[in-house]
Amino acid sequence: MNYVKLMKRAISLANQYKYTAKPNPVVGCIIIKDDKIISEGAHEKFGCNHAEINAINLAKTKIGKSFKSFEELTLICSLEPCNHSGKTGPCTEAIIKSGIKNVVIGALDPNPLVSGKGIECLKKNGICVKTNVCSELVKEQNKFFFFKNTYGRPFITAKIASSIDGKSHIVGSKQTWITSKKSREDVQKLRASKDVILTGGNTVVNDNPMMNARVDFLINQPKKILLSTKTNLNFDAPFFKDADYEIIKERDLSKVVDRFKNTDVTSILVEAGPKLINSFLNEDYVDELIIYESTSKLGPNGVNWFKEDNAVENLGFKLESTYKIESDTKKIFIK
Ligand code: AOF
Ligand code: ZN
Repeated sequence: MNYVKLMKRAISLANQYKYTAKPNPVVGCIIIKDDKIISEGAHEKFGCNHAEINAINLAKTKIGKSFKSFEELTLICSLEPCNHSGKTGPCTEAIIKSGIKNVVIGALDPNPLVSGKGIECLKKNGICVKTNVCSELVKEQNKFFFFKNTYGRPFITAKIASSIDGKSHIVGSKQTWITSKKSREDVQKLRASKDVILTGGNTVVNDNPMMNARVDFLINQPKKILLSTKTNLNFDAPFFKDADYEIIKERDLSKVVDRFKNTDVTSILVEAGPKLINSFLNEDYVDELIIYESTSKLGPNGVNWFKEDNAVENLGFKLESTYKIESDTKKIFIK
C-alpha cells in the first residue's frame, strides 16, 4: 500500500486549518479499505473534534454501504492519536471502540501528555501500528508546536519595519509609516499565523495600534500581550478595544518567556520599538527576525533600529529569504 501518498494527502487536508486549529497542531486523517478512501477528517478548529473523530464519524455513516465492518479498515493519521482528555476525549479510545485494526501514523506527538503513550495504548489493544511515515513533513507543518514541546518555550519572531538607512522612526515623532500598504497587509497575515502578538507600552502610546490580525479569512485571533509598567495607559486606545489582551508588568524577559511554558501558546510575534526588540535580541529570545525594508531614507533625525551596522549578522542571524513587496523588501533572518 502506498502510505506515503495517502499521508501526504492527510497532511494537505490538515493544512487548510492552520489558522483555526492553532495553537493546536494541524492534523489530518484518512480511513481506507484496501486502496479506496472511505472517509477523511481534520482537526478544524481549536477546542473541537480531533481529526480521527471526524474521520471515524464520517466512516460510521458509510457502514453497510462502502464496507461491512471497521475491522476491514486502516486509519492513516498525520499525528499520533492522543491518549489523554484535553478539551476533547482520547482518540485512542475512539479508534479502539470503532474496531479498526490497522493504524498508520506520521509523527509521534511531542506533547508529553501523549508522546508514545498513544501508540502504546493502540498496540496493547491489539492494533497493528506503523509509524514514521513522512514524519519530517508533519514536523515542518507543525513547526511551532514541535519547537514548543522541544525547547519548553514558544517560537519567537520579531518583526520590524525599517527605512533603507536602518531607522525605525523620526526622533520625537508619533507614528511614522515606513513601508507600503501591501507590506502592512502582509503583516496582518503574519499576525494571523501566530498565537500571541506581544508589544510594549511605547508602541501602544505612540503608534496607537490595534494589534489584531485583520484578514479576510477565518482565524483564531492571536492574544494581545502588552509588556509595560506604565501606570498612565489610556484604556480608550484601539489596543484595548477587544477584550482579549493581557498586561504583563515584568521587566525580566526570561520571566516573561517562562510564563508561556505551561500554556497552549506555541508562537509569539514581537512587534515593538527598538528598545524592546533589542532586549529580545540581546537576550537571545528571537528565533526569526523579519525586516520589512522600504527604499526611503529617514536621515539624521531617524532613530536607528540597531547600534552598529549589520547588527543582525553580528547577533548570529543569517538571511534565509527575501521577497519583494512592491518597492519594499521583506527579509527573513533565522539563527
Ligand atoms: C490527535 N488528533 O487531531 C490533534 C491532536 O485540548 P485537546 O483535546 O484538543 O488536545 C490537544 C492536544 O492533542 C494537542 O496539544 C496535541 O497533543 C494533540 N492534538 N491529537 O489525536 C488531532 N489535533
Ligand atoms: Zn486526539
